[in-house]
Amino acid sequence: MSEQLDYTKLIEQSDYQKKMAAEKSVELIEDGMIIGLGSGSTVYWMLKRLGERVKEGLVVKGIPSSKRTAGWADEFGIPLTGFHEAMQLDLAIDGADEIDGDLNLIKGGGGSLVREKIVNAAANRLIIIADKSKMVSHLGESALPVEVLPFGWEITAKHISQLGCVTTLRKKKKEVFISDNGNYILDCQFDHIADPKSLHESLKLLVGVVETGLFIGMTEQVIIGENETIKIIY
Ligand code: ABF
Repeated sequence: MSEQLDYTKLIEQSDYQKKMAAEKSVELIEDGMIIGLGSGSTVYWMLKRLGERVKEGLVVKGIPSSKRTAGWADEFGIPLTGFHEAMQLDLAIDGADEIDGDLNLIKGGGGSLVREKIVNAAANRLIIIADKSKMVSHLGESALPVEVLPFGWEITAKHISQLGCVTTLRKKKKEVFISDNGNYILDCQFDHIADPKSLHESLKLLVGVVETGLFIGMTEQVIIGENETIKIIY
């Protein structure tokens, strides 16, 4: 019973830290901005707070990086747009699975890495929001998500594994997970990612690879919820 209570407390604390970081990021949003809206549970809290500010009169438009984010934005009353209207975004706010000391990231745990990368790359500034568990000394503690075309995915997986990892086809409830773009995700477990940039480049050269979950040199600022405080890393 006490173990159960401790576990619940841990979950709540991590969510609280995500919420604190997310709400802090909304302070960076100004009237008239076009915002890239990331994905994931931390971003959920950002959208909720942004929705409140929109109700108070803030005028913004968002470009969502996943269908789920579009749904939440809709629920919270955040107006959405697309690249037909804005090719350059003022700010993107997104979560991450791992963040290293150089602010390089692993993303894609939620399966939206391609759209996240397109949206984040179109933004003047990328702000990452997370709880402190996402900070790592080296990327690669968790598996690296790589989106691949369904056709010939077995061959693509073989080529990826020759780069020194174990690949697992992502499944959800025993069914193959399909991304918002109709593709598969391979979760690639490396012992250690020594050089994230060159690994990303090697992966991108393989036919069948759509995009990798390595976000290199894109982040301007990370907002971390840590216990009762906020830590900002540049
Ligand atoms: C998205 O949400 C993904 O890139 C990443 O996998 C995830 C972040 O996780 P969380 O749900 O903890 O915010 O940004």
